[in-house]
Formats: sequence, C-alpha cells, structure tokens
Amino acid sequence: MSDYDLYYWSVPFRGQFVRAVLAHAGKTWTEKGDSAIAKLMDAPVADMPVPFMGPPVLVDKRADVAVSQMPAIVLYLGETLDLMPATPALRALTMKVVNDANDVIDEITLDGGRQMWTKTRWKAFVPRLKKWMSIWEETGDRHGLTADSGFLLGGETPGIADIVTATLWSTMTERFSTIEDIFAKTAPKTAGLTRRVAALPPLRKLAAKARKDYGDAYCGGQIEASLRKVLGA
Ligand SMILES: N[C@@H](CCC(=O)N[C@@H](CS)C(=O)NCC(=O)O)C(=O)O
Repeated sequence: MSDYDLYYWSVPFRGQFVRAVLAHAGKTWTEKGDSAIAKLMDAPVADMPVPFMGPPVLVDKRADVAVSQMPAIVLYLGETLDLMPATPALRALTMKVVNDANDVIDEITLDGGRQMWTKTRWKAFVPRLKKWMSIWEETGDRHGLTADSGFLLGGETPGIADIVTATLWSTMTERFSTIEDIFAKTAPKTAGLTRRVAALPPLRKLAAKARKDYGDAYCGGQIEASLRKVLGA
C-alpha cells in the first residue's frame, strides 16, 4: 500500500509540485485519477477528507491527515519529510518561493482560464514574466547561487525551494520553447539550478512519467490551447 493518496488531474501543472516533493523524498503515492477528483469535488463538504475547492488534495494515510492548497501541502511534506531549512527566516522564504510559484502558474493560465490568451495579452505579460524570473535570479544571487553550483536559498542540499523552483521552470520551459529562451536570457543562474535539480534521478524519472502519462499536456483545457496558439508551441 502506498503512503499517500493524491487527488490531482492528469496533467503536470499544480499537482506536479506535490509529486516532485514526494518523489524527491522517495515516497510512494496513489494517483486517484480524474473521475475520483470530480466526484470528490461534487461531494458535500461534510464528506470531504478536508473541505476544499480545487485540487491538489493530499491524504497522508498513515497519519490520517488530509490537506488541500498546494503551498499548504508542500509545507506539510517539507516539515514531515525533513526538507525545510533550519531557521524561521529561511522557512518563511521557502514558503514565499512556493507561493510565488503558485502565483506564476496562476498568471500563466490567466487564473485558470478566466480569459484566453491573445497575442496582445501575451505581449503585455512578457515584462511581468521576466520580472518573475528576475525575482528568482535575485533570490539566488543573495544566497550565493552561481550558474553551475549552489542552491536557491544557500545550503548544501536541495530543499523545498529548489524542488519547487526546478519543477516550476522545467515543466514550463520543456513545453514552451519561447519561454525557455526568455528564461535562459533573464535568469541564467536559476536556469542552471533548474537543470541540476531536475536532473536528480527521482525528478528525472518523474518528468519522464509525466511525458508518458500526460504527453505534452501542461495545464490542459482551452487555456493551454490558447497559450500554445500565441506561443506557436
Ligand atoms: N489555491 C489553490 C488552487 C486550486 C486550483 O485552482 N485547482 C485547480 C486545478 S490547478 C482546479 O481544478 N480548480 C477547480 C475549482 O477551483 O473549481 C491551490 O494552490 O491549490
């Protein structure tokens, strides 16, 4: 029996951060699948393992704990799997990076497809995307990150901030070469960190599984189709 149940759609997107932390820690989990998620979302809140609006939802079966909201799930795993840094300041900064990553994927999907991408909207968004990338680059700079060594918040081993950073940018840039070009130019040290962390065997294996299970899919739906159209991807 696996240790965790994960409720997330059959795409990488927001759930991939949770999968990456679990994979990095060598944990096993069961993907409950799209119809189970839809069923759970439609259930009365009184019957939910944790009252929630949208997936991911993680159930830690041994501990009998259920959590929703991606950053809360990552915090739970970071603490229980000993992947959080030692000081309160670095723990807060870690969660700031996780929340930034969640903001970036909301922005890249125009808040889950409230509007569709057009060439004009994308052109107006590019400076903001570059600013996000430079926020990562500046964070790394302040903690001694170089193009080929170090971690986002310093330290000797990859932590939650590095796993989330690598997952955010590798998943996106592997699927959208236009964004990859912007990333390489705007945030070369973060791009180096992303390459190094994404190359760790458990994360490489997870990325290959996403390719196999979900193909080219990123976030899915009409919003992905409109993003692909404006990026020619
Ligand atoms: N703030 C939540 C957002 C959850 C969310 O928007 N989930 C999306 C998938 S990425 C969903 O399917 N939402 C359905 C809904 O909100 O009705 C988080 O960080 O987990």
